[in-house]
Order: sequence, then structure tokens, then C-alpha cells
Amino acid sequence: MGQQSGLVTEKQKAKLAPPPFYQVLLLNDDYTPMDFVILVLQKFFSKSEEDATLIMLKVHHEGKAVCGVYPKDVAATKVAMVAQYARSNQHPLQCIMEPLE
Ligand code: TYC
Repeated sequence: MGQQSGLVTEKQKAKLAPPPFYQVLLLNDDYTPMDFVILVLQKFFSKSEEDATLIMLKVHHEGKAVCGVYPKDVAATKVAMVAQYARSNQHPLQCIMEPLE
């Protein structure tokens, strides 16, 4: 129906459209100082010191944790800003984005 008429149903759109929101995660490593990770979470993800500490500890113990959920372009900007900030401070901290399922 959708194909012949040139119209796309809502159901088809949901299948075709890329997922609009992405979660941004921090990954653990053995070298980035805990205080630096807390600073990143406060600076780029607007976390309180308390929340930032809890998220940092979750990454440290479980290997990764979600820092926030954002539209694709915002998520990509945060990933790039964290990478730039970590590299300019000589830390190997990894920040990634994943489509929200
Ligand atoms: N594992 C690091 C340490 O022991 C701390 C750390 C936490 C590093 C979270 C990265 O995303 C990270 N210094």
C-alpha cells in the first residue's frame, strides 16, 4: 500500500527512521584519575558532584555507565568534546554513543 501510493505509513516510518536518541557512555580504563572523570561528568554532563561520583564509581566497577541520553547531534558533540578534553589533559578516557533501543 505505502509503496504503491508513495505514502509511508507510521509503522514503516518507525522502521526506516534512524533512532533519534543516543545514550552517551564513559568506559573504564586503568589510567584516567577518578577526579578527572568526576570533573568531566560535572563539566559536560551537568552532574552534581555526588551524582558524578556515583557514575564514575559505576564505570570503575562495571566497566561502563550511561552519562546521559541526547538527540544524535548533541550526543556526538559531547563525545567529541570529552575526547578533546581528555586528550588535551593526556588521559586515555573513552566516551562513546549508542542508539537508544
Ligand atoms: N579506573 C580508573 C582508576 O582507577 C578510574 C576511571 C573511572 C577511569 C571511570 C575511567 O571512565 C572512567 N583511576
